[in-house]
Amino acid sequence: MGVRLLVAASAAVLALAVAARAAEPDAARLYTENCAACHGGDRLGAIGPALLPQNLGRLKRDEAVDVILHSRPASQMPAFSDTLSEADAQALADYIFAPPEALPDWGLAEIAASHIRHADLAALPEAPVFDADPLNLFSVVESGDHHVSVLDGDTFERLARFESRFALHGGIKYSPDGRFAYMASRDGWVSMYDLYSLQMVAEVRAGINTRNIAVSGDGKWVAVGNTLPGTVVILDAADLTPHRVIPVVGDRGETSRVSAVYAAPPRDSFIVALKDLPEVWEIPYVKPKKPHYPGLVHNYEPGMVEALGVKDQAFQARRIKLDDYLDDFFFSQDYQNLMGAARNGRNGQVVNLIVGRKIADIPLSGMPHLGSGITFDWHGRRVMASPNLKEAKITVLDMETWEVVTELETLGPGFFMRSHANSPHAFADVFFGPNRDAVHVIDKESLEIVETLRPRPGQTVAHAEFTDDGRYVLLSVMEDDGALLVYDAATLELVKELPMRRPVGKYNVANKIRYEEGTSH
Ligand code: DHE
Repeated sequence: MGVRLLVAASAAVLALAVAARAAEPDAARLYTENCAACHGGDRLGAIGPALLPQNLGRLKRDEAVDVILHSRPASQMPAFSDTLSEADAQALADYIFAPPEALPDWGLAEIAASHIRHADLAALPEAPVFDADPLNLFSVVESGDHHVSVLDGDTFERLARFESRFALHGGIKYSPDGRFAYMASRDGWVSMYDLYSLQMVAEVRAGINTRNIAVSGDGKWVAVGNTLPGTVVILDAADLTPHRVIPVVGDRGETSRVSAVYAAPPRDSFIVALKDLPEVWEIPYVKPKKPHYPGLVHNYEPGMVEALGVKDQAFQARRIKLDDYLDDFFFSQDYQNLMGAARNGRNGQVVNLIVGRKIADIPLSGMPHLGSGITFDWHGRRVMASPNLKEAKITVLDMETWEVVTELETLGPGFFMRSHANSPHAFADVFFGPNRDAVHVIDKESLEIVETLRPRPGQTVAHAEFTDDGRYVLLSVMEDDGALLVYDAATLELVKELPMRRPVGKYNVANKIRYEEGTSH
């Protein structure tokens, strides 16, 4: 009798479990029915962004359910609360945060297939279609509704506003003559925009998840650093035709994500920071010349150089091996040394690109955001100043001795710092914490904070950039109903406000192409 009861009870439990499982939402089906049209059947993105764990780094998992049910401001995505239950939305959130069974290939063929030519290059006008100084333009990324505004840097009038790919990130880069703007989205799209005729020229999807891009000093190549797949993709800068895919692979075949790629024009090379290998890669974009690489031990296989022929010797990576990972770094003005923050968070390292190894440790804590650093002359010494992502301070380093000259206490950790050779001031935001509405103004002579601007109390203000002559400085009020604020950089008087949708970075053409010491390159 007891045994029969037990069997009956087990059967009931089993039936309940089966019923419960049957009632569980089928996430794959829900995805196909509700999401695939905009985000792609393969989750690689279409008119909406890619929905893979790597592409969702900026969306918290518990926020995803709310976004699915109620959408979010300034998004074209509809709210699904009328058709999906909370359990459905939770199942979808779990689905998109789980890696797919197989990741699609994203090699030369797939990249080439995504290439779009929007305009006929031969038909582009020879001169700008506007009267403004083409070298004093700004491109401003408005992340609130994924647009870019092109501003006249003398009048601060908008010349154009165009829709960008979803979630641009990293700096907008320019061709050496300042005519073309290149920009990358986190989803791997690279876009090329003609600032003379104010139109999009070409686009290509160079990766599934991308960190940033760099334009070669000779203007012929665009390098794209990807985290998914771990590759550096070389595009022809004339129209973004893909030229080469360089897999980032270590000695044992392990792959690595790219943290960032930068151009080193005096060395005719791209320098690549890696997330998962304790190495820095140097990728020459012309056939390496001896003076750039004395004592070079590079990674050509024996006989490979001969086999490739002279023409293809460019783009062969030189691997500089280090004893710690180097995610974020800053170049010396001559591009012979790079200073990086080691991942241990306690010290930094100086890597000399000529000898190809670490030459000094620097006492850096606080996670300096070296990519945002600036340089200037200070009492006969060349120093660099960098905000810190983890500590409320700005670190000033001597670039010859690598000693810390001073640390300025700030109202919180910061993200971006900017100056200009013609300005006595440097501007540093306080990006994190309760004082994110503050921007410090630093006197470059006394290395003291002489003013703290709080233009919109309670609203995040960040990322300064100067006009080409260093006279005015532009700041972003990074809110959806935000603004671009223009200040006189000497008197600190507010001279203009332009409403914008969550403006983030802004990039002055002349400052970028002349490698102005107070801006990012
Ligand atoms: Fe960025 C540049 C890395 C989060 C806005 N950011 C860069 C660069 C790197 C980097 C390596 C240099 C690229 C270049 O010069 O082309 N950023 C990272 C991160 O690792 C981090 C902390 C995490 C991540 O999400 O990837 C990060 N970045 C952000 C943001 O949250 C910001 C504020 C808003 C956003 O839109 O994503 C942001 N990053 C920027 C901007 C630049 C940038 C505006 C260009 C700065 C410049 O003046 O050149």
